[in-house]
Amino acid sequence: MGYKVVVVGATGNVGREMLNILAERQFPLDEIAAVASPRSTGDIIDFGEDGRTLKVHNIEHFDFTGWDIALFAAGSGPTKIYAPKAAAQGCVVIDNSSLYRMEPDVPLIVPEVNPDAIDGYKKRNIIANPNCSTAQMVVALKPLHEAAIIKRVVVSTYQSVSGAGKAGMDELFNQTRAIFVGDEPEQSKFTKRIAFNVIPHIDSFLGPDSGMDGYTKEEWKMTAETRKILDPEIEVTATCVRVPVFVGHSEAINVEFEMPISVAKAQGLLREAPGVMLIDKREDGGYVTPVECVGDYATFVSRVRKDPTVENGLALWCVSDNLRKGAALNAVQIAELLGRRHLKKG
Ligand code: 11C
Repeated sequence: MGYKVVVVGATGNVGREMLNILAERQFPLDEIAAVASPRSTGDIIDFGEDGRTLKVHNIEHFDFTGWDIALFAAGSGPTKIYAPKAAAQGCVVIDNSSLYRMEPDVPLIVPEVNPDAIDGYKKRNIIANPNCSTAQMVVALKPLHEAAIIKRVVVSTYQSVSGAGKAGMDELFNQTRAIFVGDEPEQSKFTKRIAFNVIPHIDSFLGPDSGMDGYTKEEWKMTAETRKILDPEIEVTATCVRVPVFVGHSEAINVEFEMPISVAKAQGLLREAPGVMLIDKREDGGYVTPVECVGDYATFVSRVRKDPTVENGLALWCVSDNLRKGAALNAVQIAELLGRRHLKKG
């Protein structure tokens, strides 16, 4: 006996990846439903490699009663309305939006990092999936934190346009084409031109009352979510930057530890760590770039080296598919963990 699973936001970037990953990983399904906004109702979408298709249901009329798990990739607006409804109807919500992440009675889970926290899901019947830039970073930091206790993290991100949805991908494509054919590039999704450019701004700016005046919400998420998932004592300062890459977020991370940790020890730990793939040769091309991580499950770590500017410091480069480990894969891994520990079907 398997699970009855609903994917909400099934026609978006992340929702489609959720369906792909459920099929790829042969998640034990008794039934699968694709649900989206009224705009997509009746659309037919692919599910798996064997030609199976799903008809998209209207979220406004969907009854979650009798369904086991709902993977939400619908954005904060619809999630605020329909996630509590699904949870109240007895369906466990695994939500990819930022809406519930910092609620104290909602677990925020990266299965490789804090699987035990999932046991708190029953309070609300909701489990939160972290922001993509946080998810890959905590996977890489976890084995290092266990070995030498992280005090402080300084991270600069290089985030792909798919983090801003299909509209972000379309804008990069259309601007690039316009520039090549001599047209004026049109701009609507991003605040500056993204083609052949980088933009040091993701999500809205925070004000003085936030305690992080001048930072953006994306940067705040990296701080707050890392503390909730990994350790509330860790200090994190982030600069989040949008780059003209379609899929794959990259991060340059400087870590300061309580205790000494050598490069060789860190590399050894990362080589063995769940979810991590260490590709770290000190030669031309001996590191991973975002185009190479697309479609993969791993969080790739490269360029591990000593940071000599602090007492116990390391610097590293971390890359992952933001639609997979940063969103859809992590959500499916949470569903697998929930199944193993609590629902026990499958
Ligand atoms: C981006 N990280 O790349 C964002 C997308 O809180 O889930 C995901 C936003 C979130 O724009």
